[in-house]
Amino acid sequence: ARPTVYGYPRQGQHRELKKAVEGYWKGRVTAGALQETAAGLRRANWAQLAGAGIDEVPTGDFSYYDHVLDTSVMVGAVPARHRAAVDADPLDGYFAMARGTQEVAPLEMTKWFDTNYHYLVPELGPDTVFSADSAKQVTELTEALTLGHTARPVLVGPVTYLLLAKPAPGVAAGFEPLTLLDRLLPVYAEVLADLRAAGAAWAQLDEPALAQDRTPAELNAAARAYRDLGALTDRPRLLVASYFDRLGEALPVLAKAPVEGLALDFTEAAAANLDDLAAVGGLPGKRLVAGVVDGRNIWINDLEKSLATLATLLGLADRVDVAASCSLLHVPLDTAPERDIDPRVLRWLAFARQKTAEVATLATGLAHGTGAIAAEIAANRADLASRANSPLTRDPAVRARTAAVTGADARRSQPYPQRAAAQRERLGLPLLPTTTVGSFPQTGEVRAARADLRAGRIDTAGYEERIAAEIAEVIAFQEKAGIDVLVHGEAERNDMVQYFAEQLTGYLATRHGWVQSYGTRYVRPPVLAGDVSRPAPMTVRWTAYAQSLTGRPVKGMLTGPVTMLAWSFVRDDQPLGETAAQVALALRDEVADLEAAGTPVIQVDEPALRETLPLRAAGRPAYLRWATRAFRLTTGGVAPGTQIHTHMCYAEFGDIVQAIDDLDADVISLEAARSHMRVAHELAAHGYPREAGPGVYDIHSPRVPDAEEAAALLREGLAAIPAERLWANPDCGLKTRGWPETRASLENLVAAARTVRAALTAS
Ligand code: THG
Ligand code: ZN
Repeated sequence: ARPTVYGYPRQGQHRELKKAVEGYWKGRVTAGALQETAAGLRRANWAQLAGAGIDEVPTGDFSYYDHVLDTSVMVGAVPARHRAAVDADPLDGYFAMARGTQEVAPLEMTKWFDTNYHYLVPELGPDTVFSADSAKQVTELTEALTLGHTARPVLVGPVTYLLLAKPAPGVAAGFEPLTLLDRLLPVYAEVLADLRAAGAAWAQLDEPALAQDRTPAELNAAARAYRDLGALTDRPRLLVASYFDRLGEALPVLAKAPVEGLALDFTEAAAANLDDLAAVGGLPGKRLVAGVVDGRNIWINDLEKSLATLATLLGLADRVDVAASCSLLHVPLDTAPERDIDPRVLRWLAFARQKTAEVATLATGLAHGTGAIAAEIAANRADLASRANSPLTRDPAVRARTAAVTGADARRSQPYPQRAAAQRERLGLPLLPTTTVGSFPQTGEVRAARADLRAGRIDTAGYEERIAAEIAEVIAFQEKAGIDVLVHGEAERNDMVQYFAEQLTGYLATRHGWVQSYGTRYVRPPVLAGDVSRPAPMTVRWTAYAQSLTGRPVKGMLTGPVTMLAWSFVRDDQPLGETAAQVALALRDEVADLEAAGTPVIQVDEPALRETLPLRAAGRPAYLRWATRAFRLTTGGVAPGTQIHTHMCYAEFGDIVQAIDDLDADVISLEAARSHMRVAHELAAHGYPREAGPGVYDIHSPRVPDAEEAAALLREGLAAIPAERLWANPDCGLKTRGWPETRASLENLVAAARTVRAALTAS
């Protein structure tokens, strides 16, 4: 048994990669210096892996921006609009595909399965001509081999690549990229031959898309792909990797395919994958890589439990290796620099470096018996026991409270029509009321003030003065612009999850626990370690301050319980629904305090509701039950006249319209500007009975929509949603925008609402 991993964090302990790439964009770092930084980070990663005992290191997992974009480059799938830039300069062309330029739009970005990582969506069409470019893969392999490592190139598999793609602009929406498989396979064949020539004994093809529900036609495509690739003579041995869920119906397909190895996820999907493996009679003659260490959460492994799983696998394949369940890209690099975390808790945590050590220990245990790792097992047992019995994780008052929750707690006291009447009376809003989604531009001054506070250059009073000034400015602007429901702008918040996590008991914050979200953007997900409660109000002060500055209604802004879980590392010692209920009750107290302070409108954001949806349909009803219940527990206690808003980003609502309805929010704002109000029509088709604000201003671009464009979108919205229930708002929060375009766009939005409103009241 040998230890391995599929990928490692790319950024470096001090996010050196982010700094080098952003420096390159600004012209402060040369291409050569950027490449040198990148090569140094790869060297350091391989050295770290080899030092931990990993004797087959991954290559090709590194990326300047995104590994799916790298795959598009590898197969020559460059959209026509980026062709000239790529031909002129491959590196600049690569970044043009990732970020767009003044002239051309970037590739679309979306979530990598149910993780918090975003990839760039390949754009394909019937005219796509693939061509092999193995340079990046070969260079990185050669680097590792030259350094004396045994290396295994890791590639996105051809089936997953096509299943993640979408029709290019202008191609009929019904076009299925998977129909390009026969054209793509020869390109993979060429890359595999190049890797073999460069010295690869094995290559890994990642096929996480096969761990999702797949149609018979898709499974046939997978069978064809691996029959054809397996039949090649000039290739490395092939390891086909699946993760994030059970391989399911694709397992018999790949077990029969002429490939030399399969990698399966034995964390959450362990029982199902074990059953399925037994059912196909194991993998005789093949290498089985068992992902027993959770690659996307941060808790230490239960070594004895993993060894038991590994032992049951021994008879089922020719050779059993040990791995993390997926690339370690999804966890921070190292716990060692976390000096602020209670040492009693720190021993429960494993980031990428610690997980690598666990994988190596397990491989030693599997190969040489538990006696060979007796000390590690003893320490692990003690750490697990200290967590299981820790008063730090269990709060009897919180448990008593969640146990006492009744159905009535999760229901508003009156149905929507009565609430709507009470709210109309209290708020006195015009038709097509205007509002924003919550945040205003996070200016350099605000960020500098936060840095000054952290560094001790200013005191809390000085910091709060600056925040108050910022809020006053945001309120004054909105009044002047004529917006109807105002927000305070969230100047005091670093991140919509972190801000609350820092104030809730049960959450831990990391200092250096950066995880790539997309490109050069990183998040530091907080850790849900114990029972959650709210020691003191979290947002009332700034919301009340904002309300004191204006006679117009100010909207209180909270992050919802599902998103508070989705963008954190969650505890693995109780059902998610239980943790969600705890967070919901803490937020419910905040809602009550905001209401008591006179806040007439409270928004509870759930941008992560859709993205947390389980990958396989079988898991969805249970998820949607606890998720919608948690939202309703958060919001169910308010008076009929208090208006509850919610907000969601991303446009794929089709599968969850019923769940959105079940939230019973009075108003929902949604992303819609880029998709021509598609969500408005989806809501209408469902018969959505409450108020909605499909966004009429795309905040993901610095472009300023003129009033006529916003008005046209509003009229389009009116075709789906009656005027009494339609709101006018941007797509999402404005924190990544600059002030000039924000000002102009919101003024145009108000003008558009006035024009359309006037036409409605005149007729
Ligand atoms: N918060 C959290 N998770 C998220 C989002 C969020 N996941 C999904 C989505 N939003 C990801 N979007 C972003 C947008 C911007 C940044 C990160 C993720 C970002 N990060 C800063 C950077 O890398 O420079 C660091 C921010 C910081 O200092 O905390 O700009 O909104 N939790
Ligand atoms: Zn949003």
